[in-house]
Amino acid sequence: MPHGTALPWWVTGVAYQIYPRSFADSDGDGVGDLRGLVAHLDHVADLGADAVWVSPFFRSPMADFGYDVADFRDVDPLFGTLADADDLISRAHELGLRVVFDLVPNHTSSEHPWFRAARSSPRDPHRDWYVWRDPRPDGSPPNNWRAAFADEPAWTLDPASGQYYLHLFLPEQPDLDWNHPSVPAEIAGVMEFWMARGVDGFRCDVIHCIGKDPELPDAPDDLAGLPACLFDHGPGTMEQIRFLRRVVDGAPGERLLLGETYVFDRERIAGYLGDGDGLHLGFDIPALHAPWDAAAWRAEVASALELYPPRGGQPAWVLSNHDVPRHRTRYGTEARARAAAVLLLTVWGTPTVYAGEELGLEDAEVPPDRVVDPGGRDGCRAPLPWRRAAGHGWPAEPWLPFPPDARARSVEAQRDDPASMLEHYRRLLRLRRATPALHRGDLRLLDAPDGVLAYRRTADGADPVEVWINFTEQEVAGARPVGKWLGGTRVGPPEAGSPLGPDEARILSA
Ligand code: TEU
Repeated sequence: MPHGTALPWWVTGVAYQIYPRSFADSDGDGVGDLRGLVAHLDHVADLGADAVWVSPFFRSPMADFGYDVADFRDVDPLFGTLADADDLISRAHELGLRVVFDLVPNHTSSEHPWFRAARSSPRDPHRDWYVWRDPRPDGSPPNNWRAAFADEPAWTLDPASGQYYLHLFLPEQPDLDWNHPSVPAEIAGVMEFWMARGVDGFRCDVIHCIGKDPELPDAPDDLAGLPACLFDHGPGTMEQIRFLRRVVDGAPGERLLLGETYVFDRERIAGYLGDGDGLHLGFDIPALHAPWDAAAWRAEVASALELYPPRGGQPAWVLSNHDVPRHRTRYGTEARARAAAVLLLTVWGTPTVYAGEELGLEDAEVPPDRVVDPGGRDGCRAPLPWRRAAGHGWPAEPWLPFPPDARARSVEAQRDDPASMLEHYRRLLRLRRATPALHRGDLRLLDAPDGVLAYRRTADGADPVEVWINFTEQEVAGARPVGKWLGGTRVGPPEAGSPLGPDEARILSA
């Protein structure tokens, strides 16, 4: 990018994901809420993030903890009121944070008035807002698609009409039919409703699932065993994404369209960015599932550089979210999580940080009698520990157990301790913001010894920066990066010319 060009916030910035049930509780019911969230937004601003993405808090029976929406335009009483959502938007803006809400366009709750009407009669005008099909001649479901979370068909028979309805997730989450013109129109109305209240954009849930082929063909053999939510369903997806993009472009300001592009094919994710007319950002799912291994990450970054189109959007990198075990848990050690933070926050693209990773949280161990999620994702949804003392700042026993070492991992214990994970994240975010090569530069991979990933970032009119990451637990004698030390996993600079230490990452002005 030419020097002096003002880039949109989502190109240069860092987004912070809040799962509202687990962030902060203001009313003592054990479940986080919007007032609790607002009261702790200063934590996000202090960290140095540019935006918050808030997982759903809309009216919901909570079969999927809010990803089953019964009213897109209202706040569930568990989380607060519409006035609280307005407060969230205005308080975030006061703190200089953009606000991204979670839009769930692929399905609704089975308790949504649209679905209640649709189920009431095959002749109801809402019937075709959802996907209904007759059984096959033998009575079995219309195609071979599998649902998420349970190894069951993605179809439930409605005894009253004798037809099946489609649900890629729970039976309580019927899929909308985007081929019916009222569906895109209604969802656009929902987006306009929130944008008029000040929302800066949307994280669109399973956006790759919305453009279904009306023929609903069987999944091919190589995909047939997988949940059908993990693959694209047809030619309509890109057209629908372009439609959503026009909706956000129609509002004043810089509004973001971020897609949860949950497919394992990066070329397809890149395709959703279009030619500047698709998603601004797509989550890079392949890298989320890459092991902690230098060669593996080198391949991921190389393929990202090759596949994401220069004039489209860019990847949103994610190491942790509310759906997968935290990377601190997956990678196995705190030292790796520290090095991973350097990678996440210095690689080309837009980093997203999942609340709690800046504390180095591990997944909670959830005893069988406290398991609540049908998808087995409770561990990464454990509540955030704010304070050292028992209760950790939660006024009542939270809905899930705390993660391990909650006292030592609390915000209170880590704040102002230069060696803590929290201060490590703060330093990295500060450095990223202050360093043009890191927030807007191009990336070129460098030759590096086995076990080490190295890259150089350059931006017009700015000093180049090199990043060296040791993925191994041994010192690498052959990796002696030179240049002025800007930061990394150490609290202070290493000896000049010293080799990369175990699990060490270094950022240098070179
Ligand atoms: O997730 C989509 C998705 O594909 C995940 O379900 C993922 O495959 C799975 O969780 C891995 O265990 C989105 C939301 O992020 C998730 O929380 C919802 O449950 C889902 O959509 C349905 O809305």
